[in-house]
Amino acid sequence: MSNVYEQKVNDFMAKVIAKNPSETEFHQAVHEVVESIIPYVEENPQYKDAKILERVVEPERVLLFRVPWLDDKGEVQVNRGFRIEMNSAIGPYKGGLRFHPTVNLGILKFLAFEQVFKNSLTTLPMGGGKGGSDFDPKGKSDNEVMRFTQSFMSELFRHIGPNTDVPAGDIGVGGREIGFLFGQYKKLRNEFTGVLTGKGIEWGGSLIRPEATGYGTVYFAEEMLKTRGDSMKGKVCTISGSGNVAQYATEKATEFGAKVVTLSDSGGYIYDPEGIDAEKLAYVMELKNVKRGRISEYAEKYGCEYHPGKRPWEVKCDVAMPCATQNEVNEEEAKMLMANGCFVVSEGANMPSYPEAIAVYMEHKILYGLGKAANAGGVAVSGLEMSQNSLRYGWTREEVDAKLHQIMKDIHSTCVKYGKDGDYIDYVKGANIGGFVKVADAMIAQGVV
Ligand code: NDP
Ligand code: 2IT
Repeated sequence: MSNVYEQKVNDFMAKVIAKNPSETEFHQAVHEVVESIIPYVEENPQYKDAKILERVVEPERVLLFRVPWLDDKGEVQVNRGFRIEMNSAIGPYKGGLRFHPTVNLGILKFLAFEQVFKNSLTTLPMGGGKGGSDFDPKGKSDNEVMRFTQSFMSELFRHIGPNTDVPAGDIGVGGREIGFLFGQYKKLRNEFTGVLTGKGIEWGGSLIRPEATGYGTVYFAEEMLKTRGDSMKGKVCTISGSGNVAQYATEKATEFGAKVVTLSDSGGYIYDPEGIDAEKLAYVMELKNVKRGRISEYAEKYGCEYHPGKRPWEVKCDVAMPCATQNEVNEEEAKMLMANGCFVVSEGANMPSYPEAIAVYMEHKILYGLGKAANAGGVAVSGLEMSQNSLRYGWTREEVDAKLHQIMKDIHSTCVKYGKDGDYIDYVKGANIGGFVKVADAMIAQGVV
């Protein structure tokens, strides 16, 4: 990047940091985007004149509310609820809810900001939003989760709707929580609508939505590999996390002939050199989704290694898929991956790589699919769930999967269109500019609002 652009990025970031102090994850997400966008905006002055960059970093609306609830002992507990309505230029606000003790305003603003560009990349009409709570679902009974969730929705219902803002799941919010949220919304509004996605199949959900993010991340890796005449077949993969995204990335990678050798949770990672096959994956799904146990139990059951307190990036692999959380690959770990021959990183999680790690991937010119492109499959199928709800009709598994696959191919093509630099494809630049253009043009068309 030339010095002139670098100065403009620094000046822009100084203002963002001053206005949003201590929101470090938000600064990180904005920095990555403006680094790609500023040179483009300088060449396309209509965006500069309309102050699009200054406008997209400012949420349209931020909601923050008290969530009181009674635990099983009858004691009052108080959590904080949030919804960031970031941008509605191309559709209703759309994005997940995260329930995790680390949740704060800066984390949700980073996620909402990423969501704007990701949703635009899917080609579907969805704006960007994100929400959640600092509620910790670990160790809570089903009844406690239900009471908390009902209290959360007792405020949120005022602000959302199928044509306004459509939440879904994220960390700590899966089928169980979406069910409780939907039930409470329906009761309060007396309306059965597509106000949430990730719903159960019997009550308005879409087939393939649970699988979509993980499958999409693998489809995206396959597209990247194709540009080098290669495929997932025979590749050794390391995956972090063992939740929704990690589980279905494991399933699809295995189906494509790859061998997944690691999974993790916040306690540590398991290394299974034989590969996590369909039977072992079924065990993980039962362990994580039903028993809500720890991944260390996998190592006990299958007699493989468990590394407490560590992440899987020290294991030799061809393809790494971080599928747990933000900032889970640091510079040293990225170097370790490269030294061990890893040449594909496809991110199922949002912003899992630190900027220093991304710099390492770029320096080694590996195939690096950043989250907002590689994990867009989840929200894409959420968009398809909204379409099916509007039609009052449901598509088959094969139909939804084919649409998901095509969307991931199209996102890849968009990245190539905006990110190709000689022989090298800069997916960061490609995804950021590709996601930006549609939103920016819509904002200009709609005036200064
Ligand atoms: P889940 O709650 O199903 O699983 C999360 C997994 O990540 C668990 O294994 C969890 O371990 C681990 N994890 C969470 N926080 C941390 C942490 N701070 N340190 C280490 N491990 C952690 O969530 P999802 O699978 O849905 O989400 C995973 C990632 O994918 C997130 O970044 C999310 O934003 C992103 N994503 C999700 C989409 C979706 O459709 N669900 C769509 C696109 C992106 P533990 O159980 O120990 O906490
Ligand atoms: O980060 C994400 O894209 C999600 N958690 C899914 C959002 C959605 O609305 O399906």
